[in-house]
Amino acid sequence: MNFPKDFLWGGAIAANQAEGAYNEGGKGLSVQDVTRKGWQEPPQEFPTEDNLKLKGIDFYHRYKEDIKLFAEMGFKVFRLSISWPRIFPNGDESTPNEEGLKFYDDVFDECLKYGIEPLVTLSHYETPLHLTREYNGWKNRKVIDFFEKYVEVVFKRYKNKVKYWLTFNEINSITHVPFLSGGINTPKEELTKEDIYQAIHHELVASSRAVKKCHEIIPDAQIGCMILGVPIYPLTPNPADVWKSVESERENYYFSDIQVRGYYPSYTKRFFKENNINLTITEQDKEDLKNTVDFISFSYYMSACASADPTKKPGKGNIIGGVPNPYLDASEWGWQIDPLGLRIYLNQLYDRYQKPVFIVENGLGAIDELVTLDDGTKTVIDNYRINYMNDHLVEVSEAIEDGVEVMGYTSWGCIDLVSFTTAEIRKRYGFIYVDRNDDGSGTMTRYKKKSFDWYKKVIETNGESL
Ligand code: BGP
Repeated sequence: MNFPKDFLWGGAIAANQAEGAYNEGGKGLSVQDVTRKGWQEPPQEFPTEDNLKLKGIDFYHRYKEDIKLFAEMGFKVFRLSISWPRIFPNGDESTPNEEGLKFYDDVFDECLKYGIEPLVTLSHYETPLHLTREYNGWKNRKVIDFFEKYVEVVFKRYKNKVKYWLTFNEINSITHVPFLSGGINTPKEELTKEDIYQAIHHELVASSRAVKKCHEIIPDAQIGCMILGVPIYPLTPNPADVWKSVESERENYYFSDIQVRGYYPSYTKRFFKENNINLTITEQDKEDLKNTVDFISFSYYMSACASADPTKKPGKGNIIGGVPNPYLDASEWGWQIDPLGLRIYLNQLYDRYQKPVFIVENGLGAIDELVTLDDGTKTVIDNYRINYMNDHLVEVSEAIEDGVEVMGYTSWGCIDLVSFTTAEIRKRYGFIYVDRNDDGSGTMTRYKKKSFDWYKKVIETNGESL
């Protein structure tokens, strides 16, 4: 294997899926606190106890124990998000919440104690609910200023502790989940394409301003964009299918093209014209967008196919998907498993941008069974997860051999947490099992799965054991 010596091995979580303590430490509500069933249900008026995210896996109180376990696996990096409403409970205040700032100080200190670099997502589906209700989220230009203020506060506060940053998690998901991703309160059916793309524009400007601020305040930091990565194949060699795949890919490249190149790509002209989209883009916005990211990060779980045949229906899958690929198997949730797709996507991104890439999410959501071994230890024999990750990491190594500059790999949900799309906990990704069930029961005790030792070995040998 050929992983560079400084390859950043690690794992990833997000505040809203792990921390819990939704109303402690002065935290305000976020969009997640009123989405009990994940993205398929309209938001509730108030949080209700049956929303598993409110307690998460109690990372807020157990982060020391969890980070210690990550250190035992040898993590070089730990990806987590700062919950925006822990810092600005409503999002539009003038002064931040000191208790929230202090919490992340402690978490970062705990990481650094073990030589683990924090990789911090500034916004991981955690828009303060107040910004949604009062301003209609990212549809409103004012939210750019609130975000800028928030990021300035956290860059200044953590400048000596955090050197790797990401702006918006899966920024391209907003067209599919405008409430969770864009904090937009208007029901999806009532939104025009123009509304959505104006909100996207605001996020892109906010992202570029965050890049600028980060470079000013922490000159030795690197900041990246984060894309929900789904390579799209034509379903057949029919040129009409191939063209459909080009169009589908552009729906996602739109975001990275702007964040990496600093301007709207030429294909948007026709797209805007044909969809009656007239965006308000100021001269200052154009200047701001020129602050481009240092690297491209993405999540990767599956690939999908595009077809020009309208009778071919999308399969089950992640929030961005496509027509199922007859050559691939799928997870229990219908996400098609495609390790080679990861190599393809890494190559595509690098060919397009020639910028370092970072895989910040990948893994298998599966139902695990906790078993008791003869010696009394409880564990999960998750060979399926080991196989999934092994196959994907082998393809990462191939991509490195292909010449792609890969910075690192953080597996998703390195400790079990609440699922984003389904809001369940039985869809587990971790190397560490958390005793918590969908009915809310469980002791929250942590148990090492078989994959814990497997990943430890991978890191220890810098990928040689794959
Ligand atoms: C991505 C999100 C994560 C995460 C992951 C897995 O879309 O960035 O927050 O949860 O997908 O999805 P799920 O939890 O629905 O299995």
